[in-house]
Amino acid sequence: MSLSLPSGFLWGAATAAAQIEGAAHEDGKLDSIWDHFARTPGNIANNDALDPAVDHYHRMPADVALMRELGLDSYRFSVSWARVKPADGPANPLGLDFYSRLVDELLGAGILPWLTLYHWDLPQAVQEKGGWANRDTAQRFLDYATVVHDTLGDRVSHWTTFNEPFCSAYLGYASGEHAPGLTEPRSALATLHHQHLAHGLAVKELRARGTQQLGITLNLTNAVPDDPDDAADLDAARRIDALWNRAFLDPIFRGCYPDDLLADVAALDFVSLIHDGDLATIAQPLDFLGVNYYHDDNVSAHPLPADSPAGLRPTDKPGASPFVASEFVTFPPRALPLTAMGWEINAPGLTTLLVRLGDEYRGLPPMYVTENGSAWDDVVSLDGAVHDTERVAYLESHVQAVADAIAAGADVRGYFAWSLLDNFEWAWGYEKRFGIIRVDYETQQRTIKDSGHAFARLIHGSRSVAP
Ligand code: IFM
Repeated sequence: MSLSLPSGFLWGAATAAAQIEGAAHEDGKLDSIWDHFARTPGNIANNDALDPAVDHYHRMPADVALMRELGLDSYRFSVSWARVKPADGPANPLGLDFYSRLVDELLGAGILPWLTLYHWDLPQAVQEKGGWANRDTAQRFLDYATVVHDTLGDRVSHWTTFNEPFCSAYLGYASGEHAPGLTEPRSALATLHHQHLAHGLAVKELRARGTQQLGITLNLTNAVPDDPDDAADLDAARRIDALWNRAFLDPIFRGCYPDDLLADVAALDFVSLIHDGDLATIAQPLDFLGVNYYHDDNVSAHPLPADSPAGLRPTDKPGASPFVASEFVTFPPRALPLTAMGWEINAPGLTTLLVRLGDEYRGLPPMYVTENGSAWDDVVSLDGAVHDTERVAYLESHVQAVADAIAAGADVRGYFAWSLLDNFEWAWGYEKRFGIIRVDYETQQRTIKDSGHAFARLIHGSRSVAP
């Protein structure tokens, strides 16, 4: 595959602490909300636990060697708050030491460490004080961020505050599919705002300490009206766009919440959560926007046929309920192929999204696709390999979509595959595999899949043709 990408385009793969590390109670780590949530039968498919996951905590050097074998420029990982500052007391030196060793290992392998401070695993001790619904958690996040920066700030140049705050707010506090498993719409909005505040406080502090690459990662979608000539469908798509995209982009990049969002959630008295000065704190200048993209959302204001598959019922759509009642929004299937998650495959959607962001948010910093990938029911062949042709096709078509966006004027500087390794896919447990490296969960053996080899070729090829 031949691609036209700017020189210096950054190639990486991503993971998150709770999904790969295991060692859930080792070296001073205490429960995160996910350790706690997973203990309730029925919360996770097959009642899977987060420990040992893929045992990355003990296999880290070998995993970094695999990254090097793939030729990655960068590795995007997250720090577990519950490992480095498990409770309200002092930091945990053993927990910090793990990330210090990881960073040294990466730098030694010539791989840029790209650190995310929060990928959904709040310490359970902080949850017990109200979690993100409690405004004070923003200050706790700042304390945690400074502790991590004290240890790693000398070696890590790229800092992301939050990964997909949509999920921790809406899936954690509104639809209840994710930890802490609550179904309280107002708490979800409080979480939304307090996470933004925490982001702004941390960016301000890390900037004052001289950090030069600071950003946030948002999962964004194209909310497509099912019938573009139907006013009700257009309005349903607008609502989803407001709640899922602009509720994040606008406060961070424009210093305000969208008026239509404020009107949509007026009954929940969202505005009383916003204190004087909050929006100025939130709208700190950033050096990059991380974009996570998996699929678009086809939105309608009309009921689905009664015989629609369960996964397509509006209340099953993550984050849709209970903000968005079924009478005014549904997600009708389109004639597109689906991944094993049941997610549409539509690579041009990524081009549309990246171009829209650049066009609509003037002054937006450079973008990086910080996650993109697909789950499939992988099979190990008799030759021991994983011939994951669908994942190869997904990967190549989406990288092409990034190149198309750049050609259309979007400032995109890198692409991270989700995920480096098969791992714990949250409420789906180990049932869904996203890795470009297979993990045998019995033996912990790693095997680079065909998609991993294809990615390595792509990286290599783009380096040899870069101007
Ligand atoms: O596994 C998740 C990841 O933690 C966040 N983004 C989406 C991925 C696939 O669902």
